[in-house]
Amino acid sequence: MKCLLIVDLQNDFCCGGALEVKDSDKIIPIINNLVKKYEDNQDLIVATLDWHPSNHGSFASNSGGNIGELGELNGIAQIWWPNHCIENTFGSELHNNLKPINNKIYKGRNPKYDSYSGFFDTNGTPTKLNGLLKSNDIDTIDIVGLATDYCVKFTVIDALKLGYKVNLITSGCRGVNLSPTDSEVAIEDMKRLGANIV
Ligand code: VGL
Ligand code: ZN
Repeated sequence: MKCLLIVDLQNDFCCGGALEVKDSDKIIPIINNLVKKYEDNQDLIVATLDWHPSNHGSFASNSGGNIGELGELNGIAQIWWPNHCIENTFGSELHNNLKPINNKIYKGRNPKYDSYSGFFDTNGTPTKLNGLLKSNDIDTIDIVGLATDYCVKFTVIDALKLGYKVNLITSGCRGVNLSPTDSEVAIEDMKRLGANIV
C-alpha cells in the first residue's frame, strides 16, 4: 500500500512566513490535486508538522548565534533558524489553502534537539510516523512538501533506511536554498540513496 506524505506545509514555511520558502505557494494546488487523487483511491494521506516550543534550541534567538550560521546544539551541528513553527500559533498551522488532512505527525517538540526528519529527531527519538505507516501496511511513500533541502531530504533518507520505497514528487517540493544549488544537491543525494525521482 502507498501513502502520500506532505512535509511541513505550514504558514511559517509558506509565502509571508518566518522561514519563507521561495515559490512555496506554487506547490499548494499541485499537492491539493494529489490529495484529491489519493482520497478518491482511499490511500493514506499524512502531514508532518514542525512543532517547536518557544524555547527551542534551533532558534538563533535562543542560541545567541546569527540566523543562517552554523553552530552546535547538544554536540550536534545546527543551523540557527529564525523563530518558526511555534506550537499552536498561526505560523505552525498547515496552510489554509491546503485541503484538510486528518493524519498529523508532530516533530521537533524537544527543545534540546532539532528534527528535520519526520521519523526521528537528532537524538534518535521516534515520532508516531513509522507506527502509523506500519499499522496501515504502507510500503511505498510518495513525498511532497517543504523544504527539499532539509525536512524532505532527511525524511526521505530515514524512510529509505527503514526499508520503504520512496517516490519524491519534485513538482510538489521547494527548497530553502541557503546556497543556490542546495535543492539540486539534495535531490541527487536522495536519488543516490535509492529514492525514485518523479
Ligand atoms: C525545516 C528548517 C528548520 C523544514 C524545519 O521543514 O525543512 N527547515 N525547521
Ligand atoms: Zn524547525
